[in-house]
This record gives sequence, structure tokens and C-alpha cells, in this order.
Amino acid sequence: MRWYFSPKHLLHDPDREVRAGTPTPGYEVARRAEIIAAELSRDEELHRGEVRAYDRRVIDQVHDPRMVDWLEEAWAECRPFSEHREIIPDVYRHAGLSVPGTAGREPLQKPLARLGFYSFDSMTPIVEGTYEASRSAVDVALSALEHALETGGVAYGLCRPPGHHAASAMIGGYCYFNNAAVTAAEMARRLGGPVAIVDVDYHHGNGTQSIFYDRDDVFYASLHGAPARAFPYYLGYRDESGQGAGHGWNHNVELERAVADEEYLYLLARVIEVVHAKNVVGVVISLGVDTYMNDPISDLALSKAAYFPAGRLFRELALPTVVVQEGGYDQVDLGVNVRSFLRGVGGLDAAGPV
Ligand code: SP5
Ligand code: ZN
Repeated sequence: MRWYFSPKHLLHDPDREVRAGTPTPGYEVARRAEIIAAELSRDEELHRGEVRAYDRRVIDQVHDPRMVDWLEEAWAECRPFSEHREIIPDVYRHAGLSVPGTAGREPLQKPLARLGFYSFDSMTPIVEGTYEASRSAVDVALSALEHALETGGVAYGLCRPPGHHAASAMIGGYCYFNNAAVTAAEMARRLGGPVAIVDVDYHHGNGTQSIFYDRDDVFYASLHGAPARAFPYYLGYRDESGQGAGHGWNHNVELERAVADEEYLYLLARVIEVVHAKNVVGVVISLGVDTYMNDPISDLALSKAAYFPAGRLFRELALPTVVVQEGGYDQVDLGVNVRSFLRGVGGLDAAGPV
């Protein structure tokens, strides 16, 4: 199996995020990707492929081009207003700040208002290199897609920053461009049939859900901490099943606190059966390993032993598959958990060469 990784992720390097009103060191740090890359490099059965640069038009298929334009300029226009290496919004576009017909108005003259217009939380800062790093994460995912389509097999994009909380015109949850959504939309277009995104990150991929909510070319299925207690709180309930042409094309599984290996694998197998029944022709996996028992921001209880069988369950589908990296914040076992999952989905044996 091939994996793809760009050192340009290092350009996204905020010093802090704001949680509960307090600036704190961020969880989504550059070291995460370096840890995963180091672990995969040690595995002789995983081969690193070359990342190529893709045209912005692929991103514009799922993101509002106005947001893409804004993100490109965001640091430059906000820089005069920040005393730090990053900028974080203070006023947000809440749904209550609109009447019918006004929700799309963008404040053109105030950089900080534009920042709040496109953001939904204070944990997703913008630094000088955020745009370039985010573009590189999309390039990584699309390079993996290219390989999966050529071979009909599995490829992995070590994306950073992650993507599944980013919607068409909204950043948040450490995410700027939705790598999985861009990849799935392009995969469906190239294959000429519907594809699925299966999101196994601890958090609900609200951005991915929103992008495809009324579409029947991409089926979105997610298992995640129940939104009643878990970020992003306002989306991810089991009764969100899609609308219009997309009705029945969204599937949320809410997990209670402390769900462990056996129950998780049972529920994931059921989700994969649902995907199978949709007759899709390709799969994108949003892989977060923040389901791990030692993850510092999550409350599930998966052990290291869960990730290989979790990956292997996807082999039942026998479809072109792109795995993209989302979250996972325990720096001790982040690399081994990702590697175990990849060996499972890639059809390699559990142990593997060191
Ligand atoms: C891609 C991804 O995994 N994004 C996750 C964004 C989560 N941000 C919310 C973090 C909330 C932290 N709560 C801290 C609890 C510490 N016990
Ligand atoms: Zn997550």
C-alpha cells in the first residue's frame, strides 16, 4: 500500500488555541503528522508515493470559492490585528444574527468580521502558512486518490491539517479544507457512480455531512461521540438522515462514553453493511484515532488492538479506497494506531515488520 505526505503541513504551526476563553497550547500540532510519518517510514510494506499539486478547481467543487479566496488572503488581512503568530476570531456569525435572506452577507470591509463569518470556533487559528498547508493536505489526499483509482486498491493520505469539520464556507475543529469531501466528490465524478465516506474519527464530521446532506452521489456514515456531550455538539444526531435527493444518504451512529473494542467493532461492521447496501463504487475513510483510550480530548476506550481489525472490516467492500487522516491527539500511540489500521485495510498481516 502507498501513503502520501507533504512537509508543507509544517507551515501550519499555531502556538495556541482558545479553549474556555483561555489561550492554551493547541492539541492539533505539527508533531502529530511527524509522528505518524516516522512510524509509517519504519514499515517496509508501506511505500511512500509522490505528492503532486492539484488545481484549485477541484476544491471549488465542494467549497464556496469565496471562502477559498478569503482563506488565501486571511492571514495577510488579519495580521495587523494580531499581537501573536496566529489570529483567532471573537465575533461569530451565529444563526440568530440573520433574518430570512440575509445569512449569506459577507462583511467585506472588516478582516476580523470576515474571520468570524467563516469560523465556528476559537480553536482553529490562522497563521501565515495555513492556506498553503491546507492546500498541501488536499494535494496529499488527491495524490492518494490517484493511486487508488489506478490500482483499484487502497491508499493513505497523511493529511494535516485535518478536514472533516470544514463545510462549504466554514472552518473549525482544526479544519480548513475538507480533504475527505474534496476526495469523495472527485472520486464519484471520476468513477461515474456514488461513493461513501465512512468517518471513524471520535468527532462527528459536521462539515462533511453538511456538504453532502442533499446529494446522492456521496453517502456519509459516521460513528462518533454523541453530540449531546461531544464536539461539535450541534450536529451528529442519529435522526439526521439527509434531505431531498440526499434523503437516506446520511447515517449517524452516536456512541456513549467509554465504548470499547468489541462494541465498537460490532457497530462499525454494521455501518459497513449499510455502506455495502448502498452499492457504492468507492470509499473514503476519514480516519481519526482519537477514539483511543488515552486520547487527551476524547472519552472512548478503544485499545491498540482495535485498529487492525477496524481497518480489516473495510476489506469486505473490496472497493477503491482512500484513507485520509483526521484527528488523534495521544502522541505516544498515534503512529502505531494509524499503522495498525492501515495494515488492516491494506490486507497486510497484523504484526508486520518493525
Ligand atoms: C479533527 C478533530 O479531531 N477535531 C477535533 C476538534 C475538537 N475541538 C474541541 C476540543 C475540546 C477539548 N475538550 C477538552 C477536554 C479535556 N479533557
Ligand atoms: Zn476528532
